[in-house]
Amino acid sequence: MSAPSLLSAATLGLRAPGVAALAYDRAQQRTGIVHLGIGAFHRAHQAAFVDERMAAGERDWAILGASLRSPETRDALAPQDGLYTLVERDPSGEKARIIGAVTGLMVAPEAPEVLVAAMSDPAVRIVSLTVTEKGYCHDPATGDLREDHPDILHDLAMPGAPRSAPGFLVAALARRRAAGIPPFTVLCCDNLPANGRLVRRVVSRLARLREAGLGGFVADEVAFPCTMVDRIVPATTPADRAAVAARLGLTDAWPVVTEPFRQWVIEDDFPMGRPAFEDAGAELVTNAAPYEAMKLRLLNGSHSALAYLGYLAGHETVAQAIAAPGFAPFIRGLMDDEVTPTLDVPTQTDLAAYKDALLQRFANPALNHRTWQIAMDGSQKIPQRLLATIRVRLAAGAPISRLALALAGWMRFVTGIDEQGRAIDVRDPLAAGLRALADAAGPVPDRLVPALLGVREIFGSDLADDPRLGRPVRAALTGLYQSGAARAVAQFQPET
Ligand code: CS2
Repeated sequence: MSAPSLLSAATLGLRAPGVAALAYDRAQQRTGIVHLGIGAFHRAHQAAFVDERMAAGERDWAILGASLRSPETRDALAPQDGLYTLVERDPSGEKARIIGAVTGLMVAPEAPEVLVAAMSDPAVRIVSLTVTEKGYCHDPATGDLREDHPDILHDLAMPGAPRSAPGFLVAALARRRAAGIPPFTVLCCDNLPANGRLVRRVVSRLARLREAGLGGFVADEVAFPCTMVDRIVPATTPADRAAVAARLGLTDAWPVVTEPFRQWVIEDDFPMGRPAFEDAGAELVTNAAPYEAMKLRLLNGSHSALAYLGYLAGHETVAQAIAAPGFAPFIRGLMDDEVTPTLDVPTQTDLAAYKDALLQRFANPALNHRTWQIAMDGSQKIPQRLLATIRVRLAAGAPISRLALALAGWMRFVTGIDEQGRAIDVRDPLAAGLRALADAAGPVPDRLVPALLGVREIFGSDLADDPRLGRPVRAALTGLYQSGAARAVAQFQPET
């Protein structure tokens, strides 16, 4: 049998019945959004919302997706005319549809000036971003731009041909300002606290380093709405590709597999207009901060705890970890006893139902969400996922024993050696420095804990020497070294 044809505009009609696709004419769609960081998350989340608005008749919001680093997404999707399959899976079954919202693809390093020009087109009214936490070149502990970051130094030297996401935003905003074109709205969709405000701070600082007037313009004239984004989107596996080809009857070089659940809370601050995202199920609000804190601390905090402790206990996926002895009660206790009291819960949120749903989502056996994937870039993630909660707890004089075990799990993970003595592939911008600290301290909690807590980019200046943090983390790490993560979780007793 010959291999199935490749998914593309020309072959779309050949797809198997039961796979939905575009109820609109793509040729009629004008580019209105440039998206930086066109990875799986964007394709399963924002692009799906836009696709639904296109089907409802909107025509001004086609997405030009840019990768800031590798050509992989463009190489996979350009031959498919930007089309890809989005599969939603849970134990009750699977739904597949073709998304057509991405009509252009670029690889920024190949032609940075071309991307800046595209972002400067007056028809582009939103520039959205999913460049991951580290893509903003900020100090995770303070939220300030890292002016010594190599990409920022590069972008200051070559402002017209930038490398970093802040560099592209500044270059295009400067160009629009010079040409009298109103600025686009900057829509950050990364898991950062008060993400719009953080990006405004970083981008206006970079703009100011170029020119004071430009810095003021960015700070005062550009909208940076905050958002809370939520959908679990594991990396696509070869098995996913094979399953999609069998289902579709066509080859799709890069489908995306996700869960049915999705949520998007957006501050309604779009001076240049926006798609009617609310009609696709997004919540438009005046203040997204309580939603973001709830999601970052409950979902992502639990995810990171499951990632480090689950990985160390030998679990490949989140679903395997949450099913292991003691993990579900541990995570429920973390959410109920340690995180919930720190939250200013958004009105009308049924928090108990939200947490029940989270445990079910983590347990979704149809998703192959690797603990290793979530463990990545911990230095950029734990400040908002664990440390923000810890700070509130310490200020209230409240216990933090589960948070401390999660943090100890991260420390054990970044030593780079697992419980069987095998190497861990630690991916983190600070990996080398963390590893050097761990090697110098050795597997001795009394030395390792203070050494890692002293990393200011992560822990700031307040937590390093706080014995209320150091003591429980040392105790937890001692437990991890003595009995391993599986037993530490299974036999966990909270401090009361
Ligand atoms: C995960 C998130 O990889 C990670 O760090 O915690 O990507 C998580 O799946 C999403 O934020 C869910 O909305």
